[in-house]
Amino acid sequence: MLAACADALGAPFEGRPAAEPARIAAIMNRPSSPLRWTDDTAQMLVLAAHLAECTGEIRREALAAALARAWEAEPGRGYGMGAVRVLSQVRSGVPWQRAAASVFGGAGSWGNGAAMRVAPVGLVAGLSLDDIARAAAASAQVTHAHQLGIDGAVVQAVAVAVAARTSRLRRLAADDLIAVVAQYARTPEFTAELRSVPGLLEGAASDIAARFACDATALGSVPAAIAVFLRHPDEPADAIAEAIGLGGDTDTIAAMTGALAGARCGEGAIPASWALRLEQSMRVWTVAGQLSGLGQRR
Ligand code: F2R
Ligand code: MG
Ligand code: MG
Repeated sequence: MLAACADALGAPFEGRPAAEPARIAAIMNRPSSPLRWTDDTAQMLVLAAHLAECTGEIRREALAAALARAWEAEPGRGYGMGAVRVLSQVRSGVPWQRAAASVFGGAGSWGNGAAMRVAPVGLVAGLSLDDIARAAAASAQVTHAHQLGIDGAVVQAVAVAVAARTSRLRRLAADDLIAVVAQYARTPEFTAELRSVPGLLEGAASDIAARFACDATALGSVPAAIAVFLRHPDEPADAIAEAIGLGGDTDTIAAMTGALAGARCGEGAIPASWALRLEQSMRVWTVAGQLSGLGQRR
């Protein structure tokens, strides 16, 4: 839910240079005006519903088909161009393996689309971190064939799981979280970016914007979202405002930051006005409820 609100709050700033804090605060604190979410939440809802239906497992063919149906039903949610090319092929019957491998000159996507939707995997109760990393990779592969795109999803899912599983009564140990998630990245580039995060937690937020591309790539955005979350682990609204303030891929960095904050702080941390303003909020609550009910079913 926090991730969906953050996606919608960040969407008006996507692709632009860093906005003034007052402009971001004005949108966050507006008493009314609907919060319309984008492809980030659309895909997260598909993945959460898939996990609920498959009792916490990823069945790649079915997931690819469900993502493709959601794209076809609402193509105007601001999907990435690689995602459109993959999902349109899947919709017309091309196997996901071939579709995902066909884009960007055969390199596959290293975009952040698999990472932005992956949070529900990290919230499945009863899975080990190794299981979560495997499921996150499987969920990513249906659209993102490049290892950097897959690493983004694995790192974000494990970070969500760690955030959800550490006591809120204790200070979140940033170095420990980074050490754990870095073990799951398979590319040296991702490991290096994650290792730089602890050095960015005390300075200005602009240091994060200077260190990472903050763009639609997994490498340029996932470490930035984790850094912002670790700067404000117990203040979701501050974390989301700071994520939007980085500029660039604001909806997605905010959505990933919001997912981490929601995992740690719980759904009770959502400002009531955001929940009221969010479009299709009942649908989002229902899918979130199905996901948490999954823990009991497993
Ligand atoms: N697409 C957008 N925003 C564009 C504007 C939307 C506008 N507001 C509207 O309403 O139309 N946002 C969404 O896309 C990002 C997630 O991207 P995803 O799903 O990973 O897609 P894609 O296209 O595969 O990757 C994103 C970009 O990364 C670069 N890239 C990826 N792989 C590459 C490779 N192998 N070589 C070179 N570049 C690569 C490209 O620039 C891709 O376009 C989120 O921001 C979501 O909100
Ligand atoms: Mg988006
Ligand atoms: Mg985006």
